[in-house]
Amino acid sequence: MKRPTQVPSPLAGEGRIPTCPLSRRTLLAAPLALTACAPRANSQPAPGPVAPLKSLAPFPIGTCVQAGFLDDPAYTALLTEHFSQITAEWEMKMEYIVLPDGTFRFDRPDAMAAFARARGIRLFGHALVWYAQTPDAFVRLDERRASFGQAYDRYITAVVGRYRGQAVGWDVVNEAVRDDGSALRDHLWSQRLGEIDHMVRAFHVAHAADPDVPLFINDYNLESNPAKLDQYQRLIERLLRAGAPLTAIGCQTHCNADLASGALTRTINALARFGLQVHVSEMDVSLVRAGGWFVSREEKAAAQARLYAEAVTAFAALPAAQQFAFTIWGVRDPESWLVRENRSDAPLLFDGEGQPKAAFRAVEAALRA
Ligand code: 9MR
Repeated sequence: MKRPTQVPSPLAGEGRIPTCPLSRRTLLAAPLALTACAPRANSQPAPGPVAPLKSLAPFPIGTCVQAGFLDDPAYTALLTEHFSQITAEWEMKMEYIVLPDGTFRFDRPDAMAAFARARGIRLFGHALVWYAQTPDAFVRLDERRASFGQAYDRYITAVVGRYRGQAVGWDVVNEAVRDDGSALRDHLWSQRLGEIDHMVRAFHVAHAADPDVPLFINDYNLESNPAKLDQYQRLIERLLRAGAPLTAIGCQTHCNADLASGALTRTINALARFGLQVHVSEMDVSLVRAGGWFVSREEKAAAQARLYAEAVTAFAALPAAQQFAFTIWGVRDPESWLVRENRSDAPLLFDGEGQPKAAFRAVEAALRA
């Protein structure tokens, strides 16, 4: 399965180099050295009571879940204490729902929806059309264009319709922009139904299936790659001009601890200029993918905490009507997709014991501010 890879951030820090002791190696990486020398957040969480994040935020605080996690009482207790919205991490995608014979299964999506209903948690739908997921049942329909389009519509209608009245939003099109930002991606859906047309169609079909639900486009590396952010904004304009009922914008916010200060704020503000609702939809901050100019892992953890705080602060500054939700892509570190890729990463707010990290305290402080 294709996963996002982070490009080195071209968004260099601005302003003068601070007067802290810098090694030659750090000086060579001067723009990025700002992160290393900025006032330090303590990477160890401060002691004291932990406030439920959802009680501090005027907007929903989300996380992603897998159906299997819901059997773990320690996990569900932590989730329920802090989060007011869930996104299925993968079991509401085609990879789970579409069986080889083209029929659909909803047992796990339904279990997550029932969990959310029982706990008074919002359910966010993710993701209907994704270049990375092209089930064989669809590929086989290649030669018969009419039936391909009908199957596409049937899938979107079935999934959105099933959670009508419960889902508070849907990622209709996920990751449409190429990694280098040069163009839109080319894949089964665009080849069979048209580069823009497959997206416009998906938005219309989703809208027909649940006319009241906010419909999102969603993408990643927008804060680290200005060309990708530009292309994403152009795509949103094209979709709106084409009459697609796109009503909200997702900014995944998978970032690395070396992201320059200010990049998250600029990106969130740029996306808010459309006047639509904004979802920070999948935030995590990788330590191991960050560059080598950090002197220690503690510095990386402090930079991680600052980035979480920056994103929360920028999001909280948006007009209230545009604050859809702020979602972190997982609860405890060991459950993160990044940790499954590299066991030494620690991208989330809670450690494996469910203890709050410095990143949690930074989010807590940013929400209180
Ligand atoms: O975290 C998700 C991982 O568990 C799944 O295996 C993978 C494929 O379904 O998707 C991951 O989530 C991705 C999300 O759906 C879209 N943006 C990037 C996320 C991380 O790869």
